[in-house]
Amino acid sequence: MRFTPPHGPPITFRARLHDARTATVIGRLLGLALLVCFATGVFSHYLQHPPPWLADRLPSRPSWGYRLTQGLHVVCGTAAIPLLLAKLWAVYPRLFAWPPVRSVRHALERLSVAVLVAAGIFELFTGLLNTFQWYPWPFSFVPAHYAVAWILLGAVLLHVAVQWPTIREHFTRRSPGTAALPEADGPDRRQLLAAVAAGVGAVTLTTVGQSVTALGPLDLFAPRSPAHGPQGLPVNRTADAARVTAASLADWRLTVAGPRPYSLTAAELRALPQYEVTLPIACVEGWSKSARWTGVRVRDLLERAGAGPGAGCRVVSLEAVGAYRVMEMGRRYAQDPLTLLALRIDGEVLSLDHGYPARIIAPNRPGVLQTKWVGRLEVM
Ligand SMILES: Nc1nc2c(c(=O)[nH]1)N[C@H]1C(S)=C(S)[C@@H](COP(=O)(O)O)O[C@H]1N2
Ligand SMILES: [Mo]
Repeated sequence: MRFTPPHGPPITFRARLHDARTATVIGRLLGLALLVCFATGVFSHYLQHPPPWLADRLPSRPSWGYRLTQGLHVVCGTAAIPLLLAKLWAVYPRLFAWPPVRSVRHALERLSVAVLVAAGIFELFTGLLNTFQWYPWPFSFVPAHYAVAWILLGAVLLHVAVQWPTIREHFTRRSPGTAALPEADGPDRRQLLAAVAAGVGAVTLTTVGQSVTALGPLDLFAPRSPAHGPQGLPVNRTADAARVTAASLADWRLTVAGPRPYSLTAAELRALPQYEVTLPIACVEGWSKSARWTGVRVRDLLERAGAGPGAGCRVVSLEAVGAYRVMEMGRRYAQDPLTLLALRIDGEVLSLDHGYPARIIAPNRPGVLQTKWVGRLEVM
């Protein structure tokens, strides 16, 4: 590649490391990682904010479904960081193309690349900081991350369409039109790709333990170890932060609103049939961990309030303010025998930070919807 700026000597990039083949090989991996992030992110968005027609159709199985998609989202997003850096490095000489704008078409093309790069950096950067629960910006993370995801998707699709002839030509080593390639795919490119693979492998292995408990010991860089926290489970929002105190729970009762409303003390709740389920909490901030929960089936509580078999419910926490104070669950979650108002975790009474006296645990749902410090259920 050779560029001749108006002043000074021409810049020549001789290595194959900045050519279209390198950009294609790294770009297709990056594109794949971003597509997985987009699909799993949109999935997560609709689980959290379903339109009315969808709410009762969302499936409560497989129980590990959301843990898988959320794990993929975080793993692919993390792996995309070294891939994006490598891709930018491979194509950066094009920044110096001269003249900077050759035509209207060329200007639009460069503008679309600028949007692509900016949106890509924004998504990976905000997503990474979200796993650290660190929000050093004035906007709110979820809507911004979601909106820019669509911009990024559009920019990726446009980029692939514009670059399609080049991508096709360089997609495989033996593509037509790249006659000299077996030799051109020399040791320098192999070394670069090996270094990129090593970088991706390293960041993945040192963070994947936050989603895959068995790989926890390798967790050097993950913001939290899934085992850290009271009763072997991380805590995102402490009772302190939610201003729920033991004193305020002294005469706690669970209220159930419906055609036949009633309320129960903690002792009455413990006297109802208890069930045990093993379900994960899969947090949107990046960690997942399974636990054994014991408590009363939500569908039994709703039925006792006169709810029919098609009822969903609204859950209200004792927490006074907070984005996750009120949660709704569609029919399939509410009626699933695995969905509990849990009183115990791994055999122990829930600690205050885990939602004492009672919390929701349901299969195939984002952690933000596993409401703690439940005070009220309403039949819907
Ligand atoms: N009332 C209430 N429940 C809540 C939250 C909250 O802020 N308020 N945070 C949720 C989030 S983000 C997650 S991941 C899980 C974490 O559960 P744990 O802190 O018990 O591990 O609880 C959820 N339940
Ligand atoms: Mo969470």
